Amino acid sequence: MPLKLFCCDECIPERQNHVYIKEEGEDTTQFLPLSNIETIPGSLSERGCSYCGAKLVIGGVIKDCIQMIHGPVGCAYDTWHTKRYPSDNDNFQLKYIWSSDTKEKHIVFGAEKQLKKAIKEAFKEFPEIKRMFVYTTCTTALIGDNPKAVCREIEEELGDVDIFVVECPGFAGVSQSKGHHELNIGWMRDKVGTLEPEITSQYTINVIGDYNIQGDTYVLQKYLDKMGIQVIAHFTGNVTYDQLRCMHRAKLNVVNCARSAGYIANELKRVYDIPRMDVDTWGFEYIKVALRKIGSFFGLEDKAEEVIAEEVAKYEGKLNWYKERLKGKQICIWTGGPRLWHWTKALEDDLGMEVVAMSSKFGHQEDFEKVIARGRVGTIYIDDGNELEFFEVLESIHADLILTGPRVGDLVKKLHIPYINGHAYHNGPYMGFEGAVNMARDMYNAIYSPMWGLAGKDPRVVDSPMWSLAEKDP
Ligand code: D6N
Repeated sequence: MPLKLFCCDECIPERQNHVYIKEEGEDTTQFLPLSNIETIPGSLSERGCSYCGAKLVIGGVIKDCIQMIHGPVGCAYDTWHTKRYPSDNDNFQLKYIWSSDTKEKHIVFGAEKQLKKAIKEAFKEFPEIKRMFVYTTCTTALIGDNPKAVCREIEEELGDVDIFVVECPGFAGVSQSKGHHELNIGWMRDKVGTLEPEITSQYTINVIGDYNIQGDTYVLQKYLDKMGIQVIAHFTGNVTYDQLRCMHRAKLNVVNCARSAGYIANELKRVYDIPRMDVDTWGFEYIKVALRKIGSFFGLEDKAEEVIAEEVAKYEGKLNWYKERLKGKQICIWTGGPRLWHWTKALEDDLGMEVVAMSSKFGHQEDFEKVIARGRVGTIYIDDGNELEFFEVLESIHADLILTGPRVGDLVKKLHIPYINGHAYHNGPYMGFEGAVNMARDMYNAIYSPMWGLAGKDPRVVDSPMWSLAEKDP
């Protein structure tokens, strides 16, 4: 039976349709777990809200604009400083957060005046900044504020500012995935094509779905520079607001994260006829394929081979050192969605590891098709997993390491299982050749840390009910 009901889910049997174990000879035309639908009441979801998908994942990465969150201050605070996406302008986007700080009285009497005041105040405090994103949240969407009208008024009044409004309150969809979608479509509709870039190369691309997590964008940019390719815009790693307005001038869209940004690539194809090329930029072997694909599109095969040869010479030896020590180690990947299919085969082929369980917070059907096609027989595939299910998985398999976020990561640490931050990384970047080595190094350090032996000797831990689980993996 490929669909599985965990014991902890006996009171919410609908969860069975979200958990799949691949059997010999099966493919995704026979079985797929349900995904991208509402969380079942009673299941303690790990998902984020739709507003978070727009702000934390995509908009907040842009390096030169004010991020004004129109809502209670908590919506701003909770999407601040939980993700590491640096920039080369001294990390302006990481340092500050702005909010219209709506309170009960604004809910009763309307919060538009409050928003206007907050926007003007923010521009005054940062006179060098002329660009802004404004996000609605559940409260300000429910009371029917019209932030677009407010922003048009301010644009007219100030004359030299440009504001983009994202209307994607938390309740807009079933997960953060809706926020990705809204921002993609909104940006395409309102801003792409409103500015012309300076063209410096006959080979121009947009890199779509890379958010400069701990420097990923810098790695990709380095390879593309060496190949003589001009990146019009990275959507949205280390990018400026105005660069993103110029996306219509690229000759090719190179898509890494198809889940969060495939939509804008499709729109650029539909409206401007720019072809879309999907690549994997994580993984030592995958990045070779990615560079070769980009090279062959422009007739730059030789340049791609030069970059690959140079990087392989630098990093292959290091990767092999870790491979020796990591092969056969069993791991779980419990992240958002796409990293499951980007990473599973890369870790197995590059490092000889075995991925034994995967959980996606908000992947869609196409993500499960990809991950199950690339994943192993016997591996557990979960949509929208909950904490109790995670514990049950850990009783049924052996895991040497879990790639997940700090929330679940801190739970598994209590079971004496190491985790690596699969969202924001431990010590990235993780993309490209050097990234594959960094990731291997972090996994090696986590698995072989002497801390685990010492923690096992703590008598307070022995008394803990968790100890029965931890004992299985000394
Ligand atoms: Fe893509 S789906 S945007 S790759 Fe996305 Fe990306 Fe994945 C995700 S940087 Fe994952 Fe998230 Fe991030 S869950 S924030 S690691 V976290 N929406």
